[in-house]
Amino acid sequence: MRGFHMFRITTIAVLLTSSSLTADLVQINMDQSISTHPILTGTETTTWRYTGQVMQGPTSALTVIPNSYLGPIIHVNTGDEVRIHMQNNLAYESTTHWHGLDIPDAVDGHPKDAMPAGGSYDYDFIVRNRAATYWYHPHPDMMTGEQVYRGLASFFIVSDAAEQALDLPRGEFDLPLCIQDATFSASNQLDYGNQTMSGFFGDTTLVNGNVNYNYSAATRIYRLRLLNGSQSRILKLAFSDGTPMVVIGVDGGLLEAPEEYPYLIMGPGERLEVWADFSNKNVGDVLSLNTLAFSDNTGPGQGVAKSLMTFTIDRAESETLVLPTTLVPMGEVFNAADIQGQKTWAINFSFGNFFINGGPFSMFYAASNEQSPGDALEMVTITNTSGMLKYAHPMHFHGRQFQIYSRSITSQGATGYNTVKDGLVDSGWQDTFVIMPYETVKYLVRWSRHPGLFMYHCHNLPHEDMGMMRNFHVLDTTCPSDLTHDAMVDVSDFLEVIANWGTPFGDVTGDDLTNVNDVLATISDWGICNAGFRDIPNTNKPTISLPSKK
Ligand SMILES: [Cu+2]
Repeated sequence: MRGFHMFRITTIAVLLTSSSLTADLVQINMDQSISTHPILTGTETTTWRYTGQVMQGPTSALTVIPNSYLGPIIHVNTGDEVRIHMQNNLAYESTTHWHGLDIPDAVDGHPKDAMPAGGSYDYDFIVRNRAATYWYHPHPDMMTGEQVYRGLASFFIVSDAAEQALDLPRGEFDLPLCIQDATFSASNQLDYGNQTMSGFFGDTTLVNGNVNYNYSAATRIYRLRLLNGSQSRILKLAFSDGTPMVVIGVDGGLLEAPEEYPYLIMGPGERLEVWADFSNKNVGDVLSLNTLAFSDNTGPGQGVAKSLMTFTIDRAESETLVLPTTLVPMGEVFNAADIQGQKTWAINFSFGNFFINGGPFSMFYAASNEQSPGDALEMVTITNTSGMLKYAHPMHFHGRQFQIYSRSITSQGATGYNTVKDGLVDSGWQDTFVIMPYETVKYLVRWSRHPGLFMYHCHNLPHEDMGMMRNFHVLDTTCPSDLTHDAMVDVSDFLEVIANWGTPFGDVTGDDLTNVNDVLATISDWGICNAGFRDIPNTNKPTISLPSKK
């Protein structure tokens, strides 16, 4: 013990004199306002739009998508502190969700934190997530679909050292593409009226806010950061000329190695990164990126084949990049044998609505099976096997990226499942997945260390707005100093703190920073740490009031 004590003092002294401990601060002023944009020929379309300005940090933290009414792309690095002052100039309340980020509940965009019309909100958080294509969009109760539909959405791109060490397409060859659909009135205005139990399906495809979108490409390799920003449309993506769908990244970042698929299933809210190799194409070639038909009980309007956009190869350039054989390790790979608890939530249909876990959304309510200690490793089972009406749903869970453990389908759902199964990308870190009719999906998650209320919901936005959304209550972390998850606070945890100095990943004290306070907390917690995850005493249930369900 004495030896350890000396090591501690020496290490702290060294670290306190280091100059590389501060993370970058990126401060942005944004607003949500009404403007017009020339989407179609003739009358401009009224859109709702995020605009922003970098107040502190690199000006490259914001880039504008050319010819688009979508919001600016936010670019930050893991470990950065991001402060976004959001001004709501709409005539409605709003709140912004940073989809995929593991951040405190007060800045997650929960509808309880909505700012009124004319109000503002400060989103201040440390980026703990790894490099990936995240995105941001409004999340007010019962109005998320319409606010996204009218234009409030864009990318939130995180980079880190592991990603930067790879030889991936950069600059103009790193291409974010947001796929949406809309219906326009005779006067070129966005029409959100025609909804069914399946949701909303527009007759016009928009890519980065453009109709008939064509991208003029070189004979090069592109990193396509695909975002399905649709209201309800699940995509089954394929190139018209059979160019393979080589996936390098998913919701929560780069895969361990590239994976090739015949087509890609992508529900609303999901992101996929594709290594698109046009280096062997000819100048003059035109490829269409299509969504293919899929079938059987997925809901009217779902599964319709159409072309989404085109790539026109208009110039010859030489390419030197080659597809890496390995990308980025997962980090912690969860083992089902190690779980500390389980949750089972059923999708069902009653009283003309889709619900999950037995009832509609209620602002502050989390049921007893919707609570767990922060940092606990659990298995979640989602079933889509009961009830009269079974459609495909894109399920999204706030707060933490997770790992898909299994999928199983009953014989009644097999026909439809066979039309999508070869394009389900379940590898890597996920925050949103498609569950098919008659399917059960299990995933493994280590809950966030941020306590509070986090939503889980269907990302078919009309479904979400009708109440297919619930709260999950993350309780205070039982053993915050047990960073290595071995039920002991010992030298291994101390070394984790040291190894993660200046980042959010060795945080014990709950401030998302790893510094001397975390060393002191680890020392004071030294010894056996009985997590006691399996049974949560009643005293740990939320003390917040439970309003009547609407
Ligand atoms: Cu749904």
